[in-house]
Amino acid sequence: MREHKNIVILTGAGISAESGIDTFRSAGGLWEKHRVEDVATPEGFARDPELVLRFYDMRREAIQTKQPNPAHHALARLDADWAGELLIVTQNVDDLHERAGAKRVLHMHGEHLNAWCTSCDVRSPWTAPLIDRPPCPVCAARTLRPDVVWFGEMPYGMDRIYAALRTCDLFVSIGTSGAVYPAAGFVQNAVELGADTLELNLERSQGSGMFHQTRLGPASELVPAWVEEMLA
Ligand code: BV8
Repeated sequence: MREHKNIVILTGAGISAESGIDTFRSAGGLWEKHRVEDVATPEGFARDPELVLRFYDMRREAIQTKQPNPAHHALARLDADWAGELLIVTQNVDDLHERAGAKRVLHMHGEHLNAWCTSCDVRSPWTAPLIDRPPCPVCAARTLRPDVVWFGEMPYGMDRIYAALRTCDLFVSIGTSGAVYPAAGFVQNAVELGADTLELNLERSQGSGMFHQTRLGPASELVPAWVEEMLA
């Protein structure tokens, strides 16, 4: 692969798996225990808000007991030392990238540690449960919901992501099955825009065929090795 200057890195649940955070589609994964349409859609929330709030309260509490792993730390190091453009676009709603020290991070599917008030539209830092419908810290309305992008909702930061894809010369995908759009379509965008593409994953993803190179293995091994190469 040629020298690279501007990098876009897409991460998914696989990068947090070794930190003990459930992935979605693997055996025993979140979507095995919960029906997507019940817990991750606006319709599901309207139908049974308690079921949805309990689902996210459980996950919000869990991530606060987990630690970043060597893959998160390696990306934070690359972020700190890379002179060119770099954007970590994560589908994850955990805060392990930031806790490892990464700065240039965009949560396209939202964040567990925010609550979104659907009355005043303000997103407030939030670590506690939402099941008892606590008042919004800004407008006091009891209309807080998890600040996550549900199926059928528009992902966050799409303009910034497409702008970064237009200028990147390297697109790297880490720990994602390539099952959810528009994230799963970024590799095709990157190829069409002339970037080199690299996949680091435990197993081949649904989009593997579109990557110039695929390396299979655990993120905690593949990512530090790749970052070593990039900073060499
Ligand atoms: C939208 C937040 C309009 C909530 C999430 C085109 C075609 C078909 C369908 C669609 C389409 N366009 C839109 C759709 C509909 C839908 C969609 O994609 N449906 C799918 C199911 C077919 N998309 C939407 O509704 C999106 N909104 O499209 O708005 C629009 C359209 C265009 C442009 C703009 C707007 C919104 C989708 C967001 C939903 N919210 N999360 C929450 O977290 O609860 S999605 C959620 O699931 C995650 O964020 C992530 O995106 C996805 C899970 O995927 P992964 O992260 O990849 O996890 P998974 O378990 O699947 O895989 C883990 C991988 O890691 C595996 O490959 C495994 O091998 C690997 N791995 C495991 N361990 C390790 C490892 N790798 C390395 N090391 C390890 N140790």
